[in-house]
Amino acid sequence: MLNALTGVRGLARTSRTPGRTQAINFFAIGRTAALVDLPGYGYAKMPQAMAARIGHAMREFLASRTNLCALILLVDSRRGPEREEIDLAASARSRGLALFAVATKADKLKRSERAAAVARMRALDAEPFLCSAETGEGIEALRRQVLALCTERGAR
Ligand SMILES: Nc1nc2c(ncn2[C@@H]2O[C@H](COP(=O)(O)OP(=O)(O)OP(=O)(O)O)[C@@H](O)[C@H]2O)c(=O)[nH]1
Ligand SMILES: [Mg+2]
Repeated sequence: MLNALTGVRGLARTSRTPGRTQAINFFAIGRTAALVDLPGYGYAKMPQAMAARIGHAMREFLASRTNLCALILLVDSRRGPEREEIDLAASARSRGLALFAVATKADKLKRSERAAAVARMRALDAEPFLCSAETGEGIEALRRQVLALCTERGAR
């Protein structure tokens, strides 16, 4: 998603199995903004102590990073948000972060599954984006809104 959003192939590393992103990675966007790739959680297969350490670092980052202005929450569109993601969205919003609710891998959905996939995302209480890094669906709309937010915040 990061690669699709920035249009830079290979910027962020992807892997077949979840749990490979194990650090907080910053990607500068010009001089005044950065996209930050956080590790996933829950689905990742890793030793419990490592999962706990990563979970702590993420919560710390999301709760205390003072110049953070938005959270782009990626949820597999075939799965939809679960308790952990709904709680994460709520705590981000209560911190005043803008929230982008992104259903990923839309290319994996049958046409008949699309409406339900979008409806599931409404549990996050943010405008849902149905996206595919594979086909490019939804990427431009998301990029436009993220850049609009950067402009708005940067202009302050
Ligand atoms: N079909 C399809 N596959 C995708 C899409 N986006 C990502 N993938 C694939 O999903 C797999 C996991 O992608 P990653 O970006 O590494 O996922 P991640 O959530 O960052 O995983 P970790 O950080 O390792 O936990 C890779 O094989 C990607 O190629 C998409 O829009 N469509
Ligand atoms: Mg990753």
